[in-house]
Amino acid sequence: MTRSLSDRDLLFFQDNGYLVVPSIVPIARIDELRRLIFRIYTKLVPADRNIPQTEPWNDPWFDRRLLDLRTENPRLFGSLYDCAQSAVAVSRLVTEPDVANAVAGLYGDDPQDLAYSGIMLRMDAPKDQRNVLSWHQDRAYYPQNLDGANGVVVTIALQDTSAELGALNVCPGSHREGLIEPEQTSKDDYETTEQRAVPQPLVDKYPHTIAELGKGDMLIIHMNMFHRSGTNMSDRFRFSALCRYHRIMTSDFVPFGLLYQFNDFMAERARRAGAE
Ligand SMILES: O=C(O)CCC(=O)C(=O)O
Repeated sequence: MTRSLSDRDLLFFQDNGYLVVPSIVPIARIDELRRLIFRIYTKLVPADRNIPQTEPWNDPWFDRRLLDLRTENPRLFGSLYDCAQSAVAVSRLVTEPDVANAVAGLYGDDPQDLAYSGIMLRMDAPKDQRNVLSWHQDRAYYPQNLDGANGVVVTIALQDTSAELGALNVCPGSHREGLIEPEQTSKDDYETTEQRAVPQPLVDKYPHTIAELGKGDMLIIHMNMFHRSGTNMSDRFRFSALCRYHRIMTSDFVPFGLLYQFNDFMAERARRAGAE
């Protein structure tokens, strides 16, 4: 049986523009994905295949190895990221029946009437500044519904996610501002995240809350709500899986296609492996 949101949840979301739904994804499903990330890592770094840890994907040792790889071989680290993004396991996790049902429930829709985009696995490194998103609205990136009230972004925690680990910051009530003209900064390189920031004076009108999550919890955010990445002050990576949901049956829905971007580094590696 799928779970549904309570009237209290719906009211909270309408008032605040966000909602935490606890334990929406089975822990076993998350562990499978974390294990897959480790398996992709050992495909790229075979020397680490036979290490003694029983669950290396949960071990601080793996965080240190990831951090070393990110510093010493950013292209290979980026390739690990790209490979993991493409995994069916990520899409499955963020489109689990309970997840889609909860989102559809916000609108009284059938889950079949939802489109999705922007499925992402995030691996946020300790102390990283390159990929943190400053205060923004997802509607500024995702125009699939012209009215931001007809879409949400969901993020699912792949481990307990405290403020120290970089849990997202949200501005309750800011979804009522509608779409704001963002202050855009260009993306300097492949590894840096493009910013479409909400001007600070608007952000300062609202209180800030840190949305700490338990492993398997979901945070749902209205497309117009101001939110930002937290700063990961810990020495562990923050793993999360995200998806945007859009209402298909509303008159403001804009269908869309995807442009694929291929990883040159891995393409060259694959060509060389074929030639050997
Ligand atoms: O997880 C994060 O740090 C930020 C994600 C986010 O805000 C988004 O993708 O809209």
